[in-house]
Amino acid sequence: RERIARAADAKKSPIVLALDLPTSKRNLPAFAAKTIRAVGQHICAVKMNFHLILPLSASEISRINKLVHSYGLQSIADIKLNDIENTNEVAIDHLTRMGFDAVIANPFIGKGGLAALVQKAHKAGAGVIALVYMSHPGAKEGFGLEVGGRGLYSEFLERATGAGADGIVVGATQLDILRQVAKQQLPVYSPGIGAQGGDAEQAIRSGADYLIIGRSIVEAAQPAKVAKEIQSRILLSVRK
Ligand code: U5P
Repeated sequence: RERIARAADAKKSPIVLALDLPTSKRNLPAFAAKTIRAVGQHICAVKMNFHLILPLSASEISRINKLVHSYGLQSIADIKLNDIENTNEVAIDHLTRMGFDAVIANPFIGKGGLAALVQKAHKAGAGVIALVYMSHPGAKEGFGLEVGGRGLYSEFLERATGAGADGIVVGATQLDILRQVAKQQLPVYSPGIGAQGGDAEQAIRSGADYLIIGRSIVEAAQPAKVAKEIQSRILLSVRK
């Protein structure tokens, strides 16, 4: 949690780059490295998802993480851990050995499972970011379900806080939820900007601390230009 806050301060950017490369790309490690070099000055972290974690080897991922760190950035593994305790722990072992600084987990596994996962990650020097309300339209069918007179997401928020998680994910497309969770202490990571219809400034104004952005930067003709534009727009709107 502190490491990403320092990186965001140093880079003057709350952007977490979702390094989601299309399957059509040949030589994924080279393209990943090229993208990090291009936008490294405009972001505070890189998030990797199945787009890279499935096709690449552990040593290829480690090399990408070394490059990420050489730019003073943090690295987040987004495979939404959601399994039995033993499996989550093995996943954390592998992911931290590959150099990830944080993992994303799903509080659906329950209080105990989430607490064990956080403990394991913290012991390995890594953080945990918990899903609270996802960005896609169907999120309301899960995270928005009414349970005991309230949305499941508010239970997930309590679980994240209780387990000692380092941050939460709330979609930039869910401005009401962002405003609700903004009152609590955990940093909020917000995906869903651009390609999914969310807006960077609106998300920040509604309570997001970090913006997770993928396709609108990665697939742009000039990724650095787009990242820099978003970074400047946010800096300006925060100053206002
Ligand atoms: N992501 C979401 N929404 C969530 C949680 C995670 O979009 O609620 C992830 C996606 O899997 C993707 C990135 O890796 O964040 C968003 O990419 P994009 O829509 O900016 O391309």
